[in-house]
Amino acid sequence: MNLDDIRLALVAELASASTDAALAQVRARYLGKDGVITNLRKNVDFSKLSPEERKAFGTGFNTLKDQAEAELEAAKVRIAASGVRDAVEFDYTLPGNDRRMGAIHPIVATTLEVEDIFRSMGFSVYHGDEAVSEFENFDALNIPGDHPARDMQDTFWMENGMVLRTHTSSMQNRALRQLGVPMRAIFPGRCFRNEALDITHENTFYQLEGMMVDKDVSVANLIAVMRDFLSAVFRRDIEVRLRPGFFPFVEPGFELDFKTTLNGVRRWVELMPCGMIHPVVLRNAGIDPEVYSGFAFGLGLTRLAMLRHGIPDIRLLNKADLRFNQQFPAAL
Ligand code: FA5
Repeated sequence: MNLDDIRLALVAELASASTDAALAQVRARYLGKDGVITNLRKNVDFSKLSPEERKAFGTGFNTLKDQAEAELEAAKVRIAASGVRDAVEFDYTLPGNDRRMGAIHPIVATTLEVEDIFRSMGFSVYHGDEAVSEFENFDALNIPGDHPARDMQDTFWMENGMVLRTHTSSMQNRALRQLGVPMRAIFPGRCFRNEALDITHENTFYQLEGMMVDKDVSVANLIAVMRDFLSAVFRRDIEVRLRPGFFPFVEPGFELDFKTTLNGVRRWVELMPCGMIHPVVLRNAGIDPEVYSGFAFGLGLTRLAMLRHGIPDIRLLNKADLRFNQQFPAAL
């Protein structure tokens, strides 16, 4: 066997070696104590070779040994890579037995449930835009440019004059125009305020706006819908109360509280502002307030999700930390 044949034989054997153990055997067969390459040297009687022949043998032998080492190293890398590939390859035909399931985020789960409850009461669900006109966010809601109510919300203004909506009330005008009256609808979605952050305030949070407009809608309808809604969310009878509250787009305006047990104490918890839609808001949408009336409310969806799941800090919700999300498998 000449040196080239030995190299080719080694390469052929390496090609069919697919494990580290097989590789070790090939190495032993060629470079081990009694290996094919090692023996080449043992079997040569150097005393019979001329200095030129000795030199030529030495060069050929060393080259072969180097080539053999290089081939063995390349095979080692190939086998290691195929091991990694085998480990990450996904067999779509295997049954799903990995229990590390994702979970629906508590805000999404709360939103879906709230949507279902309102649908069962005859409300339709719409999702508006997050970037809206100044008119939709403020003017249409009886909040003109110089009105002090604009200072109530620190607003993210865009260069083109639009705003990131500070509340889902920005949907009121569009909904009244596009859906017409009578109407019953909710608009859940993300809102943005340039807030100082703390455990109850985020710069990005969810609200759910609701509106019901028809002939003869009164505060009694508002209370009834809110009580039924909250009883369905909390799966028990819920007591609600209204306190006066000021928002330029409702008259009268209220803060709605509900009674619950927090930290072992029974108490009223402020949940959502609401009120009877201001005549100016109806008129701004081309609806005659002498004929139609309605109520609107702005539920803090994020706050509701926190209450339902006992989440102590609002900032946990936006962190995209799987260790947090995985604590809500029941939300699936
Ligand atoms: C409003 O945004 C009014 N648009 C609500 C309304 C609608 C009144 C219809 C009357 C009729 P307010 O700023 O209070 O109101 O916000 C409503 C709810 O959104 C709050 O009760 C709170 O739960 C939630 N909220 C407000 N700011 C934040 C914030 N920075 N982080 C998390 N939740 C917030």
